[in-house]
Amino acid sequence: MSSHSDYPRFTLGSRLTDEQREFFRVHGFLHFRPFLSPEQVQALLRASEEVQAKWLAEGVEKVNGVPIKYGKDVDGSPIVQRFAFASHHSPVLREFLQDPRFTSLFPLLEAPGGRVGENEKDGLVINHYVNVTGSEFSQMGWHTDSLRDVFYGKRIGPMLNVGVHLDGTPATNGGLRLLAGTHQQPLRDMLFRKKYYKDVGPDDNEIAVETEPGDLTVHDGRMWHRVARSPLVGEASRRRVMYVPIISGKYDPKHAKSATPFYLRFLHLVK
Ligand SMILES: O=C(O)CCC(=O)C(=O)O
Ligand SMILES: [Fe+2]
Repeated sequence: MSSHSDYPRFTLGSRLTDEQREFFRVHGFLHFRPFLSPEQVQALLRASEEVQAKWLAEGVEKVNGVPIKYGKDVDGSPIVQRFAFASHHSPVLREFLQDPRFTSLFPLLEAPGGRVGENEKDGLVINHYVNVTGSEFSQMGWHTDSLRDVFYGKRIGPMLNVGVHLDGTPATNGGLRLLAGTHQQPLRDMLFRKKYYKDVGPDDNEIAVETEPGDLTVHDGRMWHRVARSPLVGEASRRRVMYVPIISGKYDPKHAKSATPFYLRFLHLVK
């Protein structure tokens, strides 16, 4: 168990630097600090709480075919623990996705015509982890985000997953773990290096991503990663992070009648 956090934190400007592009090419991820001010973080948290209140009141089970995961907070109150397409239900979140700095990440796709996938995949996802009795979401086993393409019988399209971290999470409080460099692996390793979502244990080579509130990370969709459960319980274990895909290729929006994707049948394994 030798995870480490010994990697550079960068600053995101209107253009990526050569150093940033080279780091991403080799390692498959980048970590930018700071991306958002404390006020912006608070505004995004408030916006997610408004969407949550609405979905709880309406008993929303799926959005565009993607199941919404509910659980209990430290005080026993019901919360949304995994949102999908959150920006479709919040002007504040929709506006946030217009931040021009997302555009500066498009060259990492190495493909023409990048876009923020607000209406595709699972749209803007918000993950809310808390380690407490009644919580349905405190960790996520090993996976790659690009497996979804394989299930659809598609060629694996270029995809970046951009994380906007709303809580500060030192490695001692669980959080994101990456196997750097695995974005360049053969397909066999993308399929079989770990048991998808079932393997939850540490890897000798994993990198622990340590965040401050307002940090931004980006990882290649083909890279193996997991979310480690916090060894802490209650309030101290809380971790909220938003993800939005950056993709290229044919526009493939989801809509109210979209079928539930096969890969989301794994969602019950995530607890
Ligand atoms: O919560 C995180 O940092 C990662 C979540 C994740 O890997 C996913 O939702 O696919
Ligand atoms: Fe993921």
